[in-house]
Amino acid sequence: MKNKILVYLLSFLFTLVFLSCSASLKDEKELLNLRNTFSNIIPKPVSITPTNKFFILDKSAKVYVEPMNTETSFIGKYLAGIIKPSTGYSLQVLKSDENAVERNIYLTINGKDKSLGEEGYELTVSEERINLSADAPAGLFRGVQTLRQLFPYSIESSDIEPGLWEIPTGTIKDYPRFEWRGVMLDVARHFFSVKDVKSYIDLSALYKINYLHLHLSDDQGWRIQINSWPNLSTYGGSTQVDGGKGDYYTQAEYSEIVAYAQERYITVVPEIDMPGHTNAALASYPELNNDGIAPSLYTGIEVGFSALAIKKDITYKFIHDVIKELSAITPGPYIHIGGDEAPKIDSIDYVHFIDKVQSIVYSFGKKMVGWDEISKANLFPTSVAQHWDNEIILNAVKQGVKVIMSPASKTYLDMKYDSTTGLGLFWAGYIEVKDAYNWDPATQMGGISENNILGIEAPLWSETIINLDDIEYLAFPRLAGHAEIGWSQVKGRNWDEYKERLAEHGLRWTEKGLNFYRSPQVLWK
Ligand code: IFG
Repeated sequence: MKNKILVYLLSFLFTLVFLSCSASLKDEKELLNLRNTFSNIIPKPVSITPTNKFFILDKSAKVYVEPMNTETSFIGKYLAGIIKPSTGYSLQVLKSDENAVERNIYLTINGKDKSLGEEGYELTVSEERINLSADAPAGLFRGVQTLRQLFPYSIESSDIEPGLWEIPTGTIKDYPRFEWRGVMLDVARHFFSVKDVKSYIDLSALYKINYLHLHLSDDQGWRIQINSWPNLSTYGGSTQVDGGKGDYYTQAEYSEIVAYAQERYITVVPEIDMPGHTNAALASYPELNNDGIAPSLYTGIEVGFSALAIKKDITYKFIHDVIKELSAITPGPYIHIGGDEAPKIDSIDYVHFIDKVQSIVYSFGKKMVGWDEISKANLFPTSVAQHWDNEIILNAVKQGVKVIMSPASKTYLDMKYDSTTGLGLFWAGYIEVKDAYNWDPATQMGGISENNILGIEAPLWSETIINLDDIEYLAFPRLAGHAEIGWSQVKGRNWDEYKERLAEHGLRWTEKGLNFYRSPQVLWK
């Protein structure tokens, strides 16, 4: 009998030991996974200090904001909105209560650490609470994107997921390298609805992008209502590449996009391309043409054939009226006037034209942005030159003007990944995910160093794309890499380390149903 009891006792003890080991193994795996999420953030934060425990979010958690105002409550609700679909938790957003006992999330603007700047933040996760603090609301919003990535990737699911919503503990202190981290969407070659533009804004916000450059006019389409020149949009916006039905944004729709972007601390920069890339405007108003004859609408994808009649006074009245109306509905400080590819205009006339346009933009209290070619002109110190393909940009640097780096061979998201990519062009070369990541703006071109650079921007031209799926396929994964180049410290940044983070990150995109390109260069999980 005694032996039997001994056997039972021993087998019970063995079971206990086994269960506790497997539990700790599970914890270990969980912890490994959680530590993974700490080291998988894109863009990579400035400093990360894990403390190897975890915070468990439960449905009674609150989001406390301090101070409670329109911006902080929007950010609190935005965070609660991220959490709800996959957890089913409806977290309340309340004015801070330091005596609260549950495990809560605290979003605070406290101005304690000026080194964070407008967009920096400090995120501290302990077993008891999550503290996210910043100097300004934009920093809080950027920090929420990081907090989002600390949750298991199933947080991105639009359906309720089972699971323990635990995140790793530790501290992150973070702030951006460059002040301009932009995306450009060409809505002229092919038009994209307000809904699609908002989706692209949402996706860009995940990676701390803070500028959206909208290419609103080109040969194939004029996409913004101008009341004093109505034919521009009603006629000039009536078609698009390949002859499909075009469209345009009413000023109310444009303002809706601007407001949506602003809520996400993204500044809209509208572009009216001139003096070239103007067939849509020339087709809409004969008087804008040198010979007074309006060309037909154009639905091909050639460039360089159109030019405004830059010696006619009416042209500057047209530009004045357009910039006036656009400035009135653009709260951001910049108006982009294009300036690219106008071979029909001789250099001296071109310089006079840009000088005049720059003064018109300035007269409406805005700063002019333009592509490489504007560097030939006499630029105001507040103007900005956007590098895409020409060394003439060095003229802008010599004038002490800041540049945005968008080298076509690295940042043009409409370039094919490789020869098998259906969408996109390849005049600037094939750009695989590694090519898009393996460069640095401060060493990209001799004569342009860190202090000349305002930031970087990834343009997506739309000759070959027609819907949000197409945008997602060409923009992801490469946009995440550009966002990291614009935000993260350059020290230690390297492809071999990044591609591991990207592989994990892909789980989030799969959970979101993002139509991203699964590059063979990345061992996707
Ligand atoms: N270059 C043209 C764009 C577009 C692009 C397509 C610039 C500044 C080629 N100009 O890039 O209009 O056609 O990759």
